[in-house]
Amino acid sequence: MANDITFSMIKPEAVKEGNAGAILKMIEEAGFKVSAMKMTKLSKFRAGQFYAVHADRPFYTDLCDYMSSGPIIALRLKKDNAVNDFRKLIGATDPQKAEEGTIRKLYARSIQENAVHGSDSDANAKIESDFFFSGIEKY
Ligand code: IDP
Ligand code: MG
Repeated sequence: MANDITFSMIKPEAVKEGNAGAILKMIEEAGFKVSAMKMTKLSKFRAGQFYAVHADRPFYTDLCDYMSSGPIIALRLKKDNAVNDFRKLIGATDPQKAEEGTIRKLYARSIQENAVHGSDSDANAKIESDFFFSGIEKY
């Protein structure tokens, strides 16, 4: 489907370290079209809402602190098979397990500070992009 979408964030440490441009270049070179983009800073509360599915995990509080520690860049991306192809491009959650050439292998610092987010399903891609973007911000 030509209008398959996924949602991504360039996470706070990647923005702080000046890796946003290089990561965006990899995303575009992999064939994703940017359909919406926004730099914003999540409050701890909003980070908690975004990651509510992980509320019972031991890393949840740290994750919310980290994700609200600085600005992120939110991205709505279009490509055939967007969700699966993007998960391949970013690599495993733990950068030590990520394949060579993936964004996380290249730019992540740890399993928590792993440079980028990628949706895990079409349904979550819609929920997550609607969390950040209104109708008039999506192209
Ligand atoms: P994903 O981002 O690869 O989909 P999830 O399991 O959905 O991974 O976890 C969401 C985020 O929570 C991860 O990207 C990472 O920042 C953080 N996280 C996941 N597992 C751990 C962990 O074991 N320790 C610390 N942080 C974690
Ligand atoms: Mg996930």
